[in-house]
Amino acid sequence: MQELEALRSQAEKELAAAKTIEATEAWYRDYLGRNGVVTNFLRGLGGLPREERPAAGRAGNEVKNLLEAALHTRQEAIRQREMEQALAAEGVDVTLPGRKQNLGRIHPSNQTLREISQIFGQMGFQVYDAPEVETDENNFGLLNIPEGHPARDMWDTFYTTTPGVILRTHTSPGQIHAMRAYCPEPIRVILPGKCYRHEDVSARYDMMFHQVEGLVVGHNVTFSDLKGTLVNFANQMFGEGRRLRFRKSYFPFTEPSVEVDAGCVLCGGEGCRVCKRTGWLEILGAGMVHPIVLQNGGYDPSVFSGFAFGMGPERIAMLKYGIDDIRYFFTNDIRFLERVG
Ligand code: FA5
Repeated sequence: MQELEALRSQAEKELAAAKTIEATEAWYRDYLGRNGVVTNFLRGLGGLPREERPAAGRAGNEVKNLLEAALHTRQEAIRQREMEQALAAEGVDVTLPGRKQNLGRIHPSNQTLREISQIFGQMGFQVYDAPEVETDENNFGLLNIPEGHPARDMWDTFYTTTPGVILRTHTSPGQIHAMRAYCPEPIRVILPGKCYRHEDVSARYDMMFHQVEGLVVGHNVTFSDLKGTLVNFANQMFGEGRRLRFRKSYFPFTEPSVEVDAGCVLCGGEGCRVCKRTGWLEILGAGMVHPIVLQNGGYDPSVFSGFAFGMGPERIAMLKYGIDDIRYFFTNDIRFLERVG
């Protein structure tokens, strides 16, 4: 019993001297581990005379329990002290004012896309989502631009390594998706999204930009409906009185086709770098949906007619906010992103 008492007092002394959790773990191994002194003591009880064993066993277990409790208390104390030291070292002054959080804001392109969607929403258009990665067939073939057609040169295309799969050069392939989804019901949708072209990048042209396609299909849809819709859009987007110019043009998927320019706000019509000194900036292409395209969408062109347009929101934002270079949109300059809109 004396031996046990000495063991206990030695163990307690050593535990009190342990300054770290690692030191207490080493202590545990020495005394209570598989080959620890206390464990060996208990194991050796079998060698005692039978009558001494119960008392010695009780005393041994008592010491073991006491030491385990002491270890727990010691480790708690060490953890508490380490936390206090860490807090003191970090020197957190809770009375200091917090760091200002910079709130992000909606990107000018998205902001313009939202405005466009809102205006067309008021005219009864729904938003229809179409894929950015497209088939050659949807982007060209079904839009009446067969392989080898010179009109393919209007869009310098990014091809993927999968034959027949490309990045869409315009949102017009979405017309095919929408028609096939809605046919034979009438359609009034806009299709916003990103487009990709291998362009010579300049103040007006970027490699990635957004378009908003518009598509209306129904009975007796006329060019006047197209014109009225676009003029109404421009009045709401730019305010009444912004000059719009409809120029005859050519797209294989519309007949007749037009391009629409808005008076350049940057130079007030005087002519500048952005409007190529013409006083006008092209914002969209449009026209009456070609009968072949209607047919490819599932509609009978002798019963249905439709109009479509594809506008560039970055160009529209340039006009609206007086931005003189389209490249600002995607170069992530925070000064630009904070100022516009
Ligand atoms: C087209 O892409 C036709 N799909 C538009 C269309 C739709 C015609 C439906 C008829 C019916 P275009 O290549 O002109 O057409 O582009 C349309 C608009 O997208 C342009 O007026 C311009 O606002 C914008 N845009 C075109 N290329 C770029 C570019 N590289 N960077 C920024 N905006 C562009």
